[in-house]
Amino acid sequence: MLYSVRMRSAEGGAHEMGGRHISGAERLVAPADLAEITQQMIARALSHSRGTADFINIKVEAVPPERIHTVPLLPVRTQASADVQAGRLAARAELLKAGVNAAAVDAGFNQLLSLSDSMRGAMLLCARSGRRLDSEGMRGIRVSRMDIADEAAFTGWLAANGLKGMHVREALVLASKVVWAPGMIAELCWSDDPEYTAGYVAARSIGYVRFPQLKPLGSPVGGRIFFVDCMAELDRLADYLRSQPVLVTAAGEGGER
Ligand code: WAQ
Ligand code: MG
Repeated sequence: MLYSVRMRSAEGGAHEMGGRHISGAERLVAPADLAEITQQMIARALSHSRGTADFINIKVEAVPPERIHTVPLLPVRTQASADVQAGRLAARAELLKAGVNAAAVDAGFNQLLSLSDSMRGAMLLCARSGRRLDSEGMRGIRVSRMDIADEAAFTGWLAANGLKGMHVREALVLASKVVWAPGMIAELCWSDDPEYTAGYVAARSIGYVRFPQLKPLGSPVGGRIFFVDCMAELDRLADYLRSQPVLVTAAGEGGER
């Protein structure tokens, strides 16, 4: 049996009381690892570069094994650019390649760039018109119930591909789940951690394309946009993102392209 562990933390009170989002995390773990993982999550929320959480919510729920789906790890490519502006242009090109309309790409960037602070989750945008499709406001849609199937193999694969740190590890797992959502066209993301400037574009057709500079150093505003087929059933899509347990497999078969 695996357990879904979800953490969200905020400063200035709970999210629902107007607190500022500090960090979140989601894992699928064996019972023997629950104590260690929850302890790590609390430690992270209390020593985060976005601030010090005074509200931490951790939810632990058993996941019936027969409900778990598996998806392959996305192939990874890193595309360096001279500065943030060049990085954003390169990310734009990848989104167009993945089938997002130019107007929707612009709307996506505008949405992220006009945020005054980070959201807890992601926005759903129509990949054709750029219209926002969810009605979650600053809460957004939070993807959860996913993890890597074989942690040791993943760690080895990341090291062999020169990829370091928690950010890329977590983002790769999340993106590998997200691309298989029904109606998903592509994802755009950059971190909300002030010291982490990288982001990525992900889609089934292009894999996970990293851009080391998608925002200026020091900015605490990041976010995620999911560009989706406007005809998709939103309830089914949101349910997959939030609730479908997914293990990401076969780290050995991904690789730098
Ligand atoms: N579901 C939906 N949206 C989320 C989730 C989630 N589980 N977690 C974070 N977000 C949204 C939320 O709006 C955050 O403000 C924003 O994404 C950024 O989250 O080197 O670190 O966890 O290849 O700060 C990408 C590059 C790092 C990694 C992304 O995101 C690399 C990152 P963060
Ligand atoms: Mg963050």
